[in-house]
Amino acid sequence: MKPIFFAALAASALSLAGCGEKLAGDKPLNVVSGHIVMGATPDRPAVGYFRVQGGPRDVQLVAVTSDLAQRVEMHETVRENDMTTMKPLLSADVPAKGELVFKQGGKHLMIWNINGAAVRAGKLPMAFVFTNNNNERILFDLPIKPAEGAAAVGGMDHGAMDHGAEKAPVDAAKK
Ligand SMILES: [Cu+2]
Repeated sequence: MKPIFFAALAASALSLAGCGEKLAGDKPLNVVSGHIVMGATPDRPAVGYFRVQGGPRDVQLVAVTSDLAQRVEMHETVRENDMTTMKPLLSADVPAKGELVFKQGGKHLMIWNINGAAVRAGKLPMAFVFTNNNNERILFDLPIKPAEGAAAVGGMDHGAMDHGAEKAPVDAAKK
């Protein structure tokens, strides 16, 4: 409608953010790392893990989507006594200056029918939708890894993985 007006708004928002960063050392809300593990067979969903760095304010992650997958759901693994079940997750909190971690045995993405071209390219472009700024969308390509054997899955330390972090340094504030 009025490109100049929006451009001016965007420019002032950028300079404000830059200023705030300098003064307070605040990091912006961002997706900083993650990866996808393909299902053991083509009819099984892939699983996705990632880490979100909290920004200056509390927000919620309300959806993760991809144009190159049939369906993406956020799930949470819940243990009750000795039973482990999964529940769909409608939203997940990203505390200010904290982090949100989707990892094995906890919150995770389940992804059905990833487009073959994305699989061959070894990465799935995804959009992470948050509650701030009228549903800010942060785009991030999650690297795709092949399915692993059952033994390997149990022994993997997903917390130590930094795949996909080439663009952004993994922050030092690890748990
Ligand atoms: Cu699940």
